Amino acid sequence: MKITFITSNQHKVKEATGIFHKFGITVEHVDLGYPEIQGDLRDVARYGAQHAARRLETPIIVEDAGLFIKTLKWFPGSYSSYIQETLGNQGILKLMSDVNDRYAEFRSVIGFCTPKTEPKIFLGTVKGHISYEEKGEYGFAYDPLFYPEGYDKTFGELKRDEKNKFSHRRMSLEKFALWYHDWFKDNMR
Ligand code: ITT
Repeated sequence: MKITFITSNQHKVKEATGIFHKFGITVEHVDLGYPEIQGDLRDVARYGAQHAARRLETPIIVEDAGLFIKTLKWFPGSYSSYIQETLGNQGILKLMSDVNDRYAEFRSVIGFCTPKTEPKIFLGTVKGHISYEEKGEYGFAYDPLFYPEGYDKTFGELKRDEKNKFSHRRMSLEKFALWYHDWFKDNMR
């Protein structure tokens, strides 16, 4: 079983490849680019998936993800990519220097679509909190800031296989993979 993953982010591809391996799905990566509309992660994933599937004329997935920090009114959320490039992790830590409530979530939405169908989405979340300093060399972007609930290591201190066991991306991709098995049997054989 194969699925085409449209993304410009190599880290996402590596994580998805590791997660899908257990489900017998291989990833074909295409860095196509697609319009990201204003809206929440679900709107972005739906619109992007439909656009890419029509354009490539094949079934595809896209992913929209982000870090949501409670005390910052769930910022940066849909703006995570832009804020990572501008403020960066040090900027986030500065915004939170006096804050005690450090609750945060990573959220991931997978959008699946075919050229002829409506998009379908799969949600994944992991709860945790924001550190007081960057920790760890693994992962990418906000990983060194995020302590998943129940762990005393940040995502930045976990190797890819560890993070893949329970990350937001694991949750959304696993839901997709389970559904895709049946869909593939019914539609692609
Ligand atoms: P594509 O849209 O091309 O897939 P992107 O990196 O722009 O790639 P998003 O629009 O989904 O992806 O942006 C999500 C941003 O949220 C991402 O760039 C990171 O800054 C952050 N992010 C998402 N998942 C993350 C993770 O597992 N670890 C650390 N940061 C993450």
